[in-house]
Amino acid sequence: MLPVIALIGRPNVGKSTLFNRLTRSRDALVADYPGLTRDRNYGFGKLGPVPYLVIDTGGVAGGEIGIEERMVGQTVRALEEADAAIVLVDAREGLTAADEHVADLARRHAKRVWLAVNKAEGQDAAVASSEFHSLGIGEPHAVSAAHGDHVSALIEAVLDEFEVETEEAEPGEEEDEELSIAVIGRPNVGKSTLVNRLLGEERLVVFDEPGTTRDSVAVPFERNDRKYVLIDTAGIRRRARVHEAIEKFSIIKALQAIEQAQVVIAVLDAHEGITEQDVSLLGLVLERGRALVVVTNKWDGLTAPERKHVRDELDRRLPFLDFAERITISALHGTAVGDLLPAVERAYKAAMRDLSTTELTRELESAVTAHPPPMVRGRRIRLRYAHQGGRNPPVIVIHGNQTERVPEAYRRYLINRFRKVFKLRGTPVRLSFKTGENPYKGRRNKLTPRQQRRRKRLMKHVKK
Ligand SMILES: Nc1nc2c(ncn2[C@@H]2O[C@H](COP(=O)(O)OP(=O)(O)OP(=O)(O)O)[C@@H](O)[C@H]2O)c(=O)[nH]1
Ligand SMILES: [Mg+2]
Repeated sequence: MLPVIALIGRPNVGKSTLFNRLTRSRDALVADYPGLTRDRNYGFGKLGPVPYLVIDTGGVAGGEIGIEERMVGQTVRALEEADAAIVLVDAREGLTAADEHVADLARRHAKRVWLAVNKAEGQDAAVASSEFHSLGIGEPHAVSAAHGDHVSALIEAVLDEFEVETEEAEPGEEEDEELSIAVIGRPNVGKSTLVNRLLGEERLVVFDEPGTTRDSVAVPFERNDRKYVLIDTAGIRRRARVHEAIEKFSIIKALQAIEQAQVVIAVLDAHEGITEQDVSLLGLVLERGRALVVVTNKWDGLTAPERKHVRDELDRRLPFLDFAERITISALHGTAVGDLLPAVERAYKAAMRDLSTTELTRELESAVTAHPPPMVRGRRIRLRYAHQGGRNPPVIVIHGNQTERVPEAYRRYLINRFRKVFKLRGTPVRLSFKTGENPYKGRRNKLTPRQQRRRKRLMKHVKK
C-alpha cells in the first residue's frame, strides 16, 4: 500500500501547484497524449525514495454555508482516506482565520499533520514561518510550490516513517509465479458480477465480506495451471448480494489496486457511456505504466447502432488508450468473459518483453531516416542509439543530443514505431531521453568557426 498524502488549505494557497509538483516526477516519462487529462485531484508521485499517492482538495474558506460545506465535506473525506495531511498556508498573506479553521479540521480528522508555509521564495524561512507556529499543528516548513524550494525536504519528512517500497523488484517476474490483476471501474459498471464470473461460484462464499473503505480484497485463483490473484476494489460478494450492495467508490482504493497489480482490467458500462471519472481513472493507469485490458460491459441488449455509438465514443474519448486491447462482454450472461484472461496474458507478456539494444537502435535509425527529428535553434536533434531501461512497462532509453527538445508529437511517433515493431500491444511504453555529455557545453558562443570544426571532430572522438 502506498502512503496517501492529502493537501488541504484555504483557497489560493497553492495546493494544486504543490500537487502538480508532487506528481510531475512520474509523469516526466509519459508522453502528452490528446485526451489525457492531467488536471485531476488524485495522483501517483515519487519525489524521493518512497512512492506515494496525493490528494488535492478544494479550498476551505471557513464561515459561509453552501459550497463551503461541500468543500469541508470533501476535505474531511480526503483526510480520512489519507495517512498524512499537509496543511498549506500563504507566507505572503500571513495567518488568517480560515487557516485556523483548516488547522482545526486537520487536528480533528488527519492521522498526521504537516504544516507548509507556501510562497516563501525569496524570504527568510524563519521569518516567513514565525507567525504560523500559533496554529498548533507542528513545525512550519517554508516552501515554494511554484519554484520547488524545499518541497523534496518536506515530502521526505512526511514520508520518513513509511517503508521504502522497492519498486524495481517486479514481483511475478518468474514464469511460474502468480499474476496479479486489478479490476477497476466506477460503481455499478459490473465489476463484482465480472469478478464472480472469473472466479466461479465456489470461491465466493469464502470471500463474502464487504471491503472496508480503504482495503481491496485479493483473491487467489487458478486457471489452466496458471496462478492468478484478483484484486477487487468493489468487495467480492455472493452473487445474490451483488445487486443489494451499495458500493462505496474510492479512487484511492482503485489507485492502490493499480499499484499492486501487474495488469489492470478497466471496466466500462456500455449503457452509461464514458464519464469524466472513467477518463481520469484510465489516465492514471497509463501514467502508472500498467498493462491494461479495456472491458466494455453490458454489451447485451444493445442494438447495432448503439454498439457503434459506444465504439466511436471509446475512440473519441480514450485516444491515449489505443495501445490496449478492447473487449466487449456481458458479465451477467458470461458472454466473452473467457476472452479476458488470454488478453491479460498477452498484455503482461508485452509489458515484460526483452528488447535488444541492437534491434532497438536499428529501429530508432530507421524511424529517424523515415522522419528526421526537427531542427531546434538551427541544430538538428540527433538520436543515436537506444536500449531498454526497464520492464513492466517497457522503458526505452534513447541517447542523443538536444534530446530535451524532442517535441511531443515526435515522441509519440517513436513510441508508435517501437510499439508496432516489437509488438507492445496492451502495455504503455515509455521513452527516456539522455543527452550525451558535451565537454564544450556553455562555451559555444566563444568558439571561432575553426574551433567549432575542431570541436566537432573531437566530439566524434568522444562518442567512440
Ligand atoms: N509566488 C508564488 N506563487 C505561488 C506559489 N504556489 C502557488 N502560487 C500561485 O498561487 C495561486 C494559487 O495557486 P493554486 O495552486 O491554484 O492554489 P489552490 O490552493 O489550489 O487554490 P484553490 O484550489 O482555489 O483552493 C496561483 O496563481 C499560483 O501560481 C509559490 O510557491 N509562490
Ligand atoms: Mg486548487
